[in-house]
Amino acid sequence: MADWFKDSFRQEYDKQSVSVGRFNLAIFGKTGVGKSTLINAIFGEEVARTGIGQPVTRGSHLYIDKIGYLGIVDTQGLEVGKDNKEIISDLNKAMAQMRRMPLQEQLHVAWYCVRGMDRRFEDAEAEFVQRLHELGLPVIVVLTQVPLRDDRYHPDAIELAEQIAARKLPITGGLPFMTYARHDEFTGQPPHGLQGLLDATFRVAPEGVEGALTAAQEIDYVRKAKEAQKHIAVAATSAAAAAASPIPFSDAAVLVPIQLGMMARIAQIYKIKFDRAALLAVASTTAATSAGRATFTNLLKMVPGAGMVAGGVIGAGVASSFTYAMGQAWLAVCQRVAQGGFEAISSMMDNEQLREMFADEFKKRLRVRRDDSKING
Ligand SMILES: Nc1nc2c(ncn2[C@@H]2O[C@H](COP(=O)(O)OP(=O)(O)O)[C@@H](O)[C@H]2O)c(=O)[nH]1
Ligand SMILES: [Mg+2]
Repeated sequence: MADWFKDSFRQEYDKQSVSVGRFNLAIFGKTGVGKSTLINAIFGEEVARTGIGQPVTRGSHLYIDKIGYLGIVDTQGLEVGKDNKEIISDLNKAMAQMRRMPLQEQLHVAWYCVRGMDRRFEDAEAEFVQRLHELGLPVIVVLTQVPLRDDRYHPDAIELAEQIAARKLPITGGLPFMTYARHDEFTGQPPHGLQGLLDATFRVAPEGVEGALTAAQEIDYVRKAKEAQKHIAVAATSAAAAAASPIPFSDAAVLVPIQLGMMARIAQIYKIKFDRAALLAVASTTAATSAGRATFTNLLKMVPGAGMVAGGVIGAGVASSFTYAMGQAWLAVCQRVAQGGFEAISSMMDNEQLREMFADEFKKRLRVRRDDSKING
């Protein structure tokens, strides 16, 4: 891979990574209720493999584990119900300190987890939830490991949910969210309720961390696609602005950072790490023999009858159509990767398939745009 490409892509990738930021979730509940299982089900297995994190503030019993676009805060050595005072005091201190920092360093949402088949919700737990709310945290109460059959939750879980609702706590939706996080071999119980919990989390999270939450979660690919489309539109607009007064074909490189930034951002939405994303980007946008030429100019050559580039200059229309088509083609690649495609990106077959897929998508999208512009005059 050409050095210039890797360097420019790295630069854009890092910039985008800062801009995605981090979503920080505080998670509470007794040991064994299924907190880790729930986190893994929504945010991916990688989360489980990481260590125990670091104290949120010096001497605190609250630990934060930062894994990419996700921060998980939990307590260690303290138990909700027994040690409420200490936990709340630690949280209070931590949040006061965090408030002076950028949004991505603050706590955004709290999940309070109770096992659905536990028959009671103690006063101390209710009080703890109340305190979380008073600290300014949106609180979602989650019932874990709730059996579901024929569209009916287990009666014990329903009873517990009603018990909790009757306390009229300041919790999201006024009701606990029923979940089951991991398929059980023996009973055959499939997971459920995860999307509902995620949707609720999106509703109460600050607007500024939606992008990080979208990237961090691994169950809602519709949200990921929408987020990617948003960034494609932004890049297409930037490209049009950059070519507002037509630029010579030889200066097309001014569009490269815009396009690489867009590709980096989409890769991040799909949790594709830098090295892999760089390989994929090169493999899909360059001819096998000339790896490393400017992405944009190489793609120009793929367009049948490049008469669009009238008089050797690139205008706003072409710049934005190209960027748009590139974004769509790259999005298709990332979606395929997220579904487990192109595992061995170094193999010839994968490479060939990848290039073909990218080229097909690119041309398809480009045509659509040209037709659009005709229709709109
Ligand atoms: N099948 C199944 N097992 C679960 C579920 N949630 C938790 N468990 C199991 O319950 C045990 C405790 O879960 P864990 O996530 O470690 O609880 P934590 O202490 O709250 O983090 C583990 O053996 C999990 O595999 C679930 O939704 N389905
Ligand atoms: Mg755990």
